Amino acid sequence: MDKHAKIYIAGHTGLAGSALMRALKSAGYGNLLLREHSKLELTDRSSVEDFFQFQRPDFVFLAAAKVGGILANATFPADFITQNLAIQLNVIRAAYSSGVQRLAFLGSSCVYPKLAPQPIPESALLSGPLELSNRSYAVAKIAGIEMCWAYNRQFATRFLAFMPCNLYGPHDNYDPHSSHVIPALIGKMHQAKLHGAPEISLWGTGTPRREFLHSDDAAQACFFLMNLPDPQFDLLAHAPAEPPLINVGSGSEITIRELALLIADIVGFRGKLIFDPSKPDGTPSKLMDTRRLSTLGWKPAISLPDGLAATYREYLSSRENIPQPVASPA
Ligand code: GFB
Repeated sequence: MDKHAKIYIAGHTGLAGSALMRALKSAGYGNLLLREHSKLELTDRSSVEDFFQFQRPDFVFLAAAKVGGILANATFPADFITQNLAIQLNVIRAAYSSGVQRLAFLGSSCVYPKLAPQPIPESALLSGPLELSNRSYAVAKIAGIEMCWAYNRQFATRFLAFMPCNLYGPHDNYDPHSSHVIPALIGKMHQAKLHGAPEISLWGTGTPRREFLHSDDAAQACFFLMNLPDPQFDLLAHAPAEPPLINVGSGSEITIRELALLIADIVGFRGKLIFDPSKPDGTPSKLMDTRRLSTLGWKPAISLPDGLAATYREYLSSRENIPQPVASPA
């Protein structure tokens, strides 16, 4: 990507999109095209078409999506499938008709079957039944991958789908009902520490395993891939009989119980962890096979303990102006 290229980041205020924006800015890209949700409704076809026809971006990162943790996915499946399908349909179609050079579509490791072989290779896509709790979201993301592939085959576009593992970092959602596990645990443990609570309740059994990647690492991986020379990019985007798909992960996973202990240590929460098995566990394990990415020469730079400590510091500084309760005496 040329330093002066016009680059549209759809979803630049979210977890992945804001990390992409930081990565591009710090690499010296100054011609970024950004639109707040209130200024551009991506589920509206004509607004998106007008925007692309008028702005004509060279490159697109499609990081806008309706996202949420396991319970939000299970509770609002209609919202997840409808909004994600609409965003993808509008943006991918408009990217084609306005002549975008390359598009990066961000999905999720939940596109793979619930009981896929571990680590999960890209070839496991559509090889078995999905996890029920986030099936609607996963089917929408699979449709996005399929759209990238279909446009590449029919119109020789360069659209590539990136499947990140569970991301965390700045600008995450801390609402305990709809958040993913890391912001949920940071928020719960911080509040429990402030109030001197003796225990906190966690969802599920604590045994599921998850692969986590800091959003800045994920953004660096996407940036690296979007900058590949044409022949290498095309090996991914135009591989014969294979969807244009690449896993983006850290290469290791830990149990939710281990994660909770790590976060408790960082936050300084000394109470008990009570697991509530009436809440869903989700997929038992979803470690991705990242050899396709690592053989191209990319590897993550931020360890989980360092990334969590930085995320907790950002959480604290974002709350500096909010009045905090006083801890009750022990
Ligand atoms: O992060 P999370 O909501 O997403 O949950 P998934 C991961 C694991 O943490 C599950 C457990 O086993 C949860 O039961 N967990 C424990 C908690 N306590 C909590 C808590 O307080 N809040 C939350 N949220 N979880 C999502 C998908 O699945 O992952 C999405 O639903 C997407 O579609 C995303 O793919 C990356 O990893 O289970």
